[in-house]
Amino acid sequence: MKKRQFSALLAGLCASFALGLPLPAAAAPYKDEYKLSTVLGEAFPWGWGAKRWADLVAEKTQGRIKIKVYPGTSLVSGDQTKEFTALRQGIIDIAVGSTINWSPQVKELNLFALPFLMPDHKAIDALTHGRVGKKMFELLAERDVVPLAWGENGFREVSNSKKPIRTPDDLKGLKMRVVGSPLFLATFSALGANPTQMSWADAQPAMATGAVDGQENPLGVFSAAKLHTVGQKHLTLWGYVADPLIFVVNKNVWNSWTPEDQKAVAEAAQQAAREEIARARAGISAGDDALLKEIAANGVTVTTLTEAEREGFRKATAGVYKEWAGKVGAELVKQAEEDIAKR
Ligand code: X2X
Repeated sequence: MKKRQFSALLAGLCASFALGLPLPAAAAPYKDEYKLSTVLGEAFPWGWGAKRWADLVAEKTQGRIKIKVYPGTSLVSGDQTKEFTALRQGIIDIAVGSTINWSPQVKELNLFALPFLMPDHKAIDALTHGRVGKKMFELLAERDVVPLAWGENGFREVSNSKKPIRTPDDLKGLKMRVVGSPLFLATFSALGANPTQMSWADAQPAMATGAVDGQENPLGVFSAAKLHTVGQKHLTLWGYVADPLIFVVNKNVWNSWTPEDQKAVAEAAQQAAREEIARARAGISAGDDALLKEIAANGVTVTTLTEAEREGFRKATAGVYKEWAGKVGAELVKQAEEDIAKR
């Protein structure tokens, strides 16, 4: 390269840095294949959504961007609470991740795990599609990732191997596997249970051996993971929290793509996320209860709570809500409560 050309290139790069503009595409070539991390595989709505995104991207970019899905958070040896850090560092290029698993690094994401904040799917939508969701995306964008769409793991229902649960008293002394944020330890401790934190990979053997008595996960996860085969005979529908999923790309990876390909990846994420949410919500409500019936047919007792019984759990966790609302941020929690009330 001639000296003058080199100076021009250097000046251009300096200007890009100074203005915070993406570097020219030539600065970072496309990879042959991009690594996408998820916790759950294709048998679950979550992993299905990730694969759908990858397929749509291949189609919309005419194969310029190839994505391989790595379920089981295998890129971080199954430790799902390390996924977000690995994504920032570029060890992971792309992810469809749960708000719970990223909440140790992004404390505002604990909002969705405040007990009994969201009564129904409309409430989740009021947050993710409203100003709260926008704010969360801004917070993520400040942390080296480009958020593109909201998906859904779902309302986390509680199960165990010992007995039907109708009141906080029924949870007393039960060994419960919980995930991610210390907020889950706080909630189950407030309910009198004996919670222990472990990854999803460790949770299933722990249930099978009886090292833990119970767990909490969406019905789609309960069913696809066949938790009735690891002793989970009692399931209570209490809908205490739900975890949305977030479709994101590492910022450097994003900046290495042409605007045309960025648009294709974003549109693919939005489509895959919409379809994924529809799957996550199928079969679990009064009008469409096929999945619930299937779980019951496997010999699981399904307990539905009355409003008063649900209120008992809410009261028992109200202190945890208050304490963690402070950690999430009073303003964000206030906005969430207002938008849910208006839904
Ligand atoms: O570990 C879990 O419970 C799971 C699969 O739901 C999440 O990754 C949050």
